[in-house]
Amino acid sequence: MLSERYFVEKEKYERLIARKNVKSDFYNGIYDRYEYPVLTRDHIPLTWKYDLNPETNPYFMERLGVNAAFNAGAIYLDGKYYIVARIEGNDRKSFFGVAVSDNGVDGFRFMDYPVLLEDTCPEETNVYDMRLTKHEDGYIYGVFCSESKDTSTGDLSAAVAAAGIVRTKDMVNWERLPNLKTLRSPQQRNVVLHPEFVKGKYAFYTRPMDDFIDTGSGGGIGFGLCDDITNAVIDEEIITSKRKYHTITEAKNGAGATPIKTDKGFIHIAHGVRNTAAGLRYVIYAFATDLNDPTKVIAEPSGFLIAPLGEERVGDVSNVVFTNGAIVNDREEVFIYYASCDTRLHVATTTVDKLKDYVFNTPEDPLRSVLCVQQRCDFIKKNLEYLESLK
Ligand code: M1P
Repeated sequence: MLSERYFVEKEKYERLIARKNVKSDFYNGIYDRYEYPVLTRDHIPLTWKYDLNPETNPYFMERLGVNAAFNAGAIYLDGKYYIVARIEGNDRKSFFGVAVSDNGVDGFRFMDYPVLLEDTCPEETNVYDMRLTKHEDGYIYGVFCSESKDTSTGDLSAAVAAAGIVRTKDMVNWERLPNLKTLRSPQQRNVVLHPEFVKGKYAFYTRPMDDFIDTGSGGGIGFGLCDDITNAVIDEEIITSKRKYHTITEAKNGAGATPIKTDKGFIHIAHGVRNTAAGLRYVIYAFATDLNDPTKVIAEPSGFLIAPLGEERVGDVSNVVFTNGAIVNDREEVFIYYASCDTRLHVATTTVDKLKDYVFNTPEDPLRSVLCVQQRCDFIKKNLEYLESLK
């Protein structure tokens, strides 16, 4: 017989999944924020955490706790919103779980089992941050960080990050392919597969790194081509979006969601990191690249698109917002899934039209205070003149 406590916890869980999400009163005209996160550790099914058999679990204890559910890849399939979340157990190991919703803003329910990856890399210790790409070759690809211990040093925390690749057609059965090899970069994180062939090849956005934590000489978001995704090797990587001094991308600049194709260009929703006395601060920003040449940045609005706000500012790794997934549905509505502080997942909604307006009509960062003030004064002057003209 099931424990009485099971019914109490089950009722709480079902109430959470059924809770309607509502737009918050946040306003910037670009996107809407929501009252509740779309995913938290409380969205993890009870069967993943509790042994339900009272004979082996008389106190109805959590046997395999879950600490957090956050950074999620996302895809729109057959009218449903799928996210592949990074789930972190109490044991610090991350893994992937697929959750599905009918409307993209609430009701996310995990499939019965997390994704059990083929154990093709015996040295791999941790996996996280899957980006989903519906590729024109017919597969849905998931590219994620595959982390292993760095055995070349005596440092217990030293690790090596590489890009793992899986593919599926149904979000249930996943085929693992060999990890991406980048011949000229020692480490990779935040790798994203472009949805189309470029010059007949698979195209990846990369984020070369010298070291597991520091990008070192890794200058920003890179781009490289490979012939065969079943044995993906990138020889030449070029940096297409650089880190810049005294901007939101000074310390790190990494690709986020799979680029969104619009009639004006591919819109990228990425993350930038800067250093502060309180540690690293992660924000989300956007830029656009040329439709025929994804290496060419054609628009880059100044500053961040999403920064941690209110309760979003606090969590396991505070002062972080991070995205690795966005959805465009068949009504051209955009759902940006962003996590706060490596703890929970939120959604921001907008439309393709608004996103285009934001990316192509927001002024660029002039990179120096005096020029920023000049930019703002010109802006205010136009507004005052406009107000005057209405009198
Ligand atoms: O803790 C913040 C983020 O740190 C890493 O991102 P990056 O490689 O850009 O530093 C990742 O571990 C990411 O999952 C995490 O959210």
